[in-house]
Amino acid sequence: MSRTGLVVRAWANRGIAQLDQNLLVPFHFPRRLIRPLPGDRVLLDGQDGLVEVIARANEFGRGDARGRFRAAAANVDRAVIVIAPEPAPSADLIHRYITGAILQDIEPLVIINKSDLALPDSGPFADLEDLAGLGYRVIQTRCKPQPALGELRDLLSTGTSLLTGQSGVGKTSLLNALIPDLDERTGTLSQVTGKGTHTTTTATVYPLSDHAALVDTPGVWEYSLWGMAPTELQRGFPEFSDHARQCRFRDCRHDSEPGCAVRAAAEAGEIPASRHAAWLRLLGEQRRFG
Ligand SMILES: Nc1nc2c(ncn2[C@@H]2O[C@H](COP(=O)(O)OP(=O)(O)O)[C@@H](O)[C@H]2O)c(=O)[nH]1
Ligand SMILES: [Mg+2]
Ligand SMILES: [Zn+2]
Repeated sequence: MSRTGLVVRAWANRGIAQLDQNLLVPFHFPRRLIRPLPGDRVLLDGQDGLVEVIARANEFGRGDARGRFRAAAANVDRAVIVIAPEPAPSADLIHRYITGAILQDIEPLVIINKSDLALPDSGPFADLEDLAGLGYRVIQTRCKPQPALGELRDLLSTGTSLLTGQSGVGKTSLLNALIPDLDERTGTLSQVTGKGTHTTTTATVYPLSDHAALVDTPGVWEYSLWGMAPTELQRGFPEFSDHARQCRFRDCRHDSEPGCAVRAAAEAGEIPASRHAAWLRLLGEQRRFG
């Protein structure tokens, strides 16, 4: 008799699935199946062998050093991009995340954690207003001295939300504030996972209810995109599309081409100049992946 489960962790050729009643079971998977990701729904046989990975709605991942896409989690509804005044994000980290999430059909939102610290009004923080103007949620939170999560808890009460961001911005602290029995859960998980596995390199899914889950991802220093055609990259800048149709050249790169309506819109303030600048940086970076 086969059973369905939610993959909460996966590494090498092994995974852990949560079945009903919070039961965690380890499973192995044969090479002929696609590798399950945290967040996948799976069918397991009576011996907890993997039978099938149910078709995923999407994947969240990043580019590696050679520009290849590396999936980290499946079936993600929203990407919670966590930043903080300390450690401060690099210039275009937030734009990369926003664009990456959109390209993967995932709704992005930005959390500025450590709201107890002064927020610099320069660098990447100056662009947050632009993002809010485009309709992306930007929420301030803090975990210290006492947690203040604002509307975050409500926002995460449906669907699967993945927390991502640089090491040290407070992702684990936010998880602790959101999941009161987090320590107990990670303890049980590491017992089922067993020793000698590198769990710090894989994402972990924490079901919150029948309709909500949180995904914790390992800390990173940068978020890289992967190699893709300029037309595909532009899908990650939906605010360009109405203008791009007016560009003189159909394959306009919105750089220095004559008759570029996107550049004109950025200069006129109709689209944020910070988004146009981010586009040019990300487009230029694509050459590395060629
Ligand atoms: N001042 C301040 N420090 C925080 C806050 N949230 C987390 N921290 C601290 O930031 C450091 C990194 O937090 P952690 O949750 O491990 O970050 P992670 O690497 O993103 O998981 C720890 O020393 C936390 O105590 C906050 O809201 N304010
Ligand atoms: Mg952490
Ligand atoms: Zn153009």
